[in-house]
Amino acid sequence: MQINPERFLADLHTLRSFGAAGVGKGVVRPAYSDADVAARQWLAQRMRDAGLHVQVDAMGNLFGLAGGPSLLMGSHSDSQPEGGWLDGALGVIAALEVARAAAEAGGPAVSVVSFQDEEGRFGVTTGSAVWGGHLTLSEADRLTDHGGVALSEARQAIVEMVTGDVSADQFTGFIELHIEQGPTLDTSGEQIGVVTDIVGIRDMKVTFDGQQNHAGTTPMHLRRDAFQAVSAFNAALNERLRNIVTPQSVWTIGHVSLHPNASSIVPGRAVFSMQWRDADTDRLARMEQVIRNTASEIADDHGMKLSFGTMLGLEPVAMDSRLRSALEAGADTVAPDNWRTMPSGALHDATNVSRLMPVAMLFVPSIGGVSHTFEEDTAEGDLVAGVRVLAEAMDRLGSMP
Ligand code: HGY
Ligand code: MN
Ligand code: MN
Repeated sequence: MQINPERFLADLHTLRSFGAAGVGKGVVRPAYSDADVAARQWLAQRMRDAGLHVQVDAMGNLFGLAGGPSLLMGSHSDSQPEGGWLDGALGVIAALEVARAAAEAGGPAVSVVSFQDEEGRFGVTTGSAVWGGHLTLSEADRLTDHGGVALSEARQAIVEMVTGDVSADQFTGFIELHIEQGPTLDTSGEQIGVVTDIVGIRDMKVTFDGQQNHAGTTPMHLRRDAFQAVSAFNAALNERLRNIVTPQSVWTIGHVSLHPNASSIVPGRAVFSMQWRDADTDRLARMEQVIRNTASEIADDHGMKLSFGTMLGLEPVAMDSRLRSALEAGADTVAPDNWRTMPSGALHDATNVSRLMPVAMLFVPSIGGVSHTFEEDTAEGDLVAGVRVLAEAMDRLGSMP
């Protein structure tokens, strides 16, 4: 099949126009925002233009179906609160281009998906978690964002697009192209990464409740200051995790909400996100124990009431060897001696889809190794190379039942 690089890049730039923001090629398109809904409506039309049958499930996962058995390709089109133009969008538009090129070549059949809330406004890869059966819709509906909005309420924004459940039985496998979002390929100068495994993740909210009070009159030794507790927790945690982690283990406090967040008030309450990732399930559990024990000790020391929110998590997964071999053969054709195999430190929808069918993933470099920022970008030649590898892989998998 022959992919059309101009058509692919034009669609990728048009998708960016929904929620375009910030410097460079930034995007603000969180799940269920006006920009996300408008992007999904535009994508649905592009899928129809490509001869695909559009279906949308209750979460807002958007499918363009080839009809009959097909291989599913795609990713997500929602963004982080401050995101780049390629995270997720690349995989969706690349899938659309491969579906069009395959149809023009008379096969094989390729369907396209844009999952909803991969970026975790409400959870961790929420849309594909529901489609893959990791979460029920009613469990997902009870999740809230940092502003306290429930998913059940937010998804009313896409209710008019919903057509019903989409069966996974029609798909023979799933392939997701994505930017690497890290420094490996950019540093080595290689053009393609074929993914071996995706790491596991744990994510929960932690709350310290102390005593809100006057910042001028309350002596330091009498304070029950929730910010001081968070600060002490972070310092202690970094020390204690050191003994059990590897250089690949990561942990992040990315969202902190202080109440009432005023200069002259000793903060009485802090709610923060605690997220950690590792390729080893046992290590994830040991990290959890250290996190819980440290929070408990700090709460005692600082006179805090401690509570933990629901812990969300996804297990590490290995890629399917047959799909991966097809991607490796494609990489060898498109970028001979200029590709590698590598693990993924970012989470992806492929993790959830692996519960339903064989999955595989492909990376292209991120300039400067940055993502989840407006500065995220990839050279156009690398973006096109990624799509060519998908097309090569599809040609090899063409006879797949
Ligand atoms: O955070 C992640 O790894 C994904 O981009 N949501
Ligand atoms: Mn992504
Ligand atoms: Mn992301």
